[in-house]
Amino acid sequence: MDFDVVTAGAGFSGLYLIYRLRRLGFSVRVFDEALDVGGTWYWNRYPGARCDIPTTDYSYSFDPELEKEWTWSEKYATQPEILAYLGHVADKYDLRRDIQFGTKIESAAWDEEMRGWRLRTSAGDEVTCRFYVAATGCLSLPKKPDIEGVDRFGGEVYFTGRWPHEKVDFTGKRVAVIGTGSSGIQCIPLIAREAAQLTVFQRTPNFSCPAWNGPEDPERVARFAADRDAYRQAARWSRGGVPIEPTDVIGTAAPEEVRRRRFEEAWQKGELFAILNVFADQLVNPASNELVSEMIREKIRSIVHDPETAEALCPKDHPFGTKRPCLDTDYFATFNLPHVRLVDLRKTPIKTITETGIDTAAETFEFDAIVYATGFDAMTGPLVSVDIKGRDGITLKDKWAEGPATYLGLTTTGFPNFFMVTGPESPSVFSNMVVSIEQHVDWICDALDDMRRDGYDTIEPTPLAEEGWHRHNADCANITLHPLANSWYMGANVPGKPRVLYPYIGGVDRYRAACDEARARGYLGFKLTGPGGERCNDGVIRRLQPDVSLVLEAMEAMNLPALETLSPAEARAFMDQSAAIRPPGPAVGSEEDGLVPLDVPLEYRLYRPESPGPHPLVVYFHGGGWVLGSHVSDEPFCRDLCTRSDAAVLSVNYRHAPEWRFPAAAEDAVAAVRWAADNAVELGTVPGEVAVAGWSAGGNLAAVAAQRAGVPLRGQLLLCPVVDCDFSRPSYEENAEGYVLTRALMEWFWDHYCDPPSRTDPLASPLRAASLEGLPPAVVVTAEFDPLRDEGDAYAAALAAAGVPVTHLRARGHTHTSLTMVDVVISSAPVRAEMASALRSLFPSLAPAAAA
Ligand code: NA7
Repeated sequence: MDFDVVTAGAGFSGLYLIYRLRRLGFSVRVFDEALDVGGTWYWNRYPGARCDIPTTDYSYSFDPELEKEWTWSEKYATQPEILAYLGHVADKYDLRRDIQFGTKIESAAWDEEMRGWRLRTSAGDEVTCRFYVAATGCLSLPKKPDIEGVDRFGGEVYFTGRWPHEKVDFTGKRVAVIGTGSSGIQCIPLIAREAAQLTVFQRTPNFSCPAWNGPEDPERVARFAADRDAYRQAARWSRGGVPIEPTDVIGTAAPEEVRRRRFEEAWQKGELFAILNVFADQLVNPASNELVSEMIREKIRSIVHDPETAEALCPKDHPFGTKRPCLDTDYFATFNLPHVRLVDLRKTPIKTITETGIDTAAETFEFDAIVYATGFDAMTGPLVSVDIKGRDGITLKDKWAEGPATYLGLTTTGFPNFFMVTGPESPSVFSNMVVSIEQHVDWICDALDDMRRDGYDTIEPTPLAEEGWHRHNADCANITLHPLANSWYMGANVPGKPRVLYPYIGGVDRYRAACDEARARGYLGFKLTGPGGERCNDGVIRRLQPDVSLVLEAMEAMNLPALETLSPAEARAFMDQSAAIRPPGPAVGSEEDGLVPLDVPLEYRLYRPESPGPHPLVVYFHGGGWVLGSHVSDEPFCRDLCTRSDAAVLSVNYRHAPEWRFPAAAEDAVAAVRWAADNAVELGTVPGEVAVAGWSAGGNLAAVAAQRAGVPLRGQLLLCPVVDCDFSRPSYEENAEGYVLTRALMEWFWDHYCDPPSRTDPLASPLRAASLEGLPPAVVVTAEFDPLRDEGDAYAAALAAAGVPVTHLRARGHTHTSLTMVDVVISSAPVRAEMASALRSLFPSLAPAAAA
């Protein structure tokens, strides 16, 4: 084989790869179509091109000596300065001797026999290598402008992503710029300085904030100088690759003056990660996002004099941050100049480019030059534009026809020994690229080194690992507002491109932890083969829903006491404190309190939907292990259930253990359901349309009531119910610790509630009932990381076997408690929506609406 490693691309990634591989003693060859190093910074030479991550951060960290000898002249360096930096890096480490410029890799094919790659270059050579690394960047393939007549124009034509090397002079010319992404927003103010007339064709207005460029931020420089190692470490373990303290201010909950202050500070700071960090929830909560969006619009309106132009420049069709936000210098003010005009293509779309200019639906324009700032086929474009054939001749393009599937954004099944630097499903464009590039190059080089040491020469992810990572990406994406936007993050700028969130939104820190963990666990999810044999530690690296992990981590950091170490009184006080600080849940139509008139009366709260009644009635029992809680302790969940199901929810208290041991709670539940069924009309609900519901121990009581109440019920909703006293099922073993409801806590609950001999009584363990035939239709929800999962599954199966109609929802990646954490665990909302819809379909008065 000619080389150990061949790489496409001589930008930040390719250069660092050469540096690292050489030091490890691997032979390497880099090919690049450009005539020198630089990658993105070689091609994007348009006026105003600069990075929009502070340059202190947007630089290599691998060699402190390099940092010492290079000083950036500005907070945001220009393209020529960054290109000079990369040239300096190439010189310092003598990297150019391993690069073949002016040469593109046109095809790559995996050769199974050779256990390596055969590459063909644009120079017509064949090159072979063991490992092929695509270091081609995320935004390197300009998108062909999908506009009629692009080839007709007879004047000067420029593409921001392929700008000429010689100075372009627009003095005295009539210039058109099409596109208002980062490139357009950066070049428009500078072109306006030269051009006689500048017309900007805008399809979608973009959020942009002032960069306040100038000397480097002294605070940042001082922090860096004080402890560069700590600074770099903080960047590596930050959310976006720039050290910044993530806020915990919730936008919708913050007072107006706090909102304003945080926004103004971020605006004045002129940094993307500051303006993306005004509120903790701005990328997941539409209302919080709108607060930031509107404050930016106010700024735009205050800068742009002409109200109509100002309004046209205000983005309204996507939440802030879901399209790449920009940093600018005088962008909005440029539209106050008399020779600059904005054409809103939403009102008057381009009909065609002509020989002399542009025709819109309303006007004919004549130009001397047209600048296309129309963007890129991002992320996957540069990868699939090379004809890469993996095992069995399958091309990457075909494999990814429905969207990219990768393991860790680094590798993909069927393509052994193929690595991507900052590939799709890695943080890449959501991060400071240089930090992500170094991390990927380090991971790849470490892997190659480990393999060589252990006698392996091929590495490939497993289908299970890839599927798991792909799903985790989607889980992360789905809790954000990103899917709402037609962005290039979502592939929406290229006609026909699959619509998924291409980069990983889970954060640089969490991502790094996942990559490190895969390696530390013996290359979890990879198959390694070689003369030394084969090794495969198969598995999925992230199985919890991302927001469930966040909550668990936050709880761990708080060092909370284990409930089972407290007395019931202490545990109750602790639960009350926790309840006081949680979000309240959605507003419902009305709430009334009352008493179920039993010997020991039971308090209730009745939640009614906003819609006109009468509604069906759901009698609900709260969770808390028969020991904790009350009729209002699951309030956010009850409100959510009421709103989503359009049924009235009667949350009834019951007598708690240890003061009242078994069967007090069960008897209360049975009696309460009978009372509610008998009093449906008095409660203002539809007679004959009563169901029971409950969570956890409340699910136990609901199941018991469904068996024993002896009144006609429309259904039973059992959320993570306790249905058996047997602790020997695997879920008790797998989830014994770490997911809030522990095995020890369940033991504590049972001990308080019920003596061991009575626990097998079906009144305590409804799974043990002699027969389940004839019970009302059931909606059973079980959570993957719940000790009670298997007994819930068993109950759903037993009900179905007894002929009871069952909807069984298995909540993937959830815990016993996460499904009830309304407005905290966002990923639980779709499960609750499904649950509520299954429930409402059981009520005849609601079923037609459910079907609609
Ligand atoms: P972007 O951000 O993709 O911007 C491209 C712009 O061009 C955007 O405003 C597009 O409008 C517009 N566009 C694209 N096609 C057309 C057609 N056919 N007609 C009119 N307008 C069009 O690319 P950039 O080069 O600015 O920035 C890329 C990244 O580089 C940037 O985010 C940084 O990470 C660095 P649309 O929004 O699609 O309606």
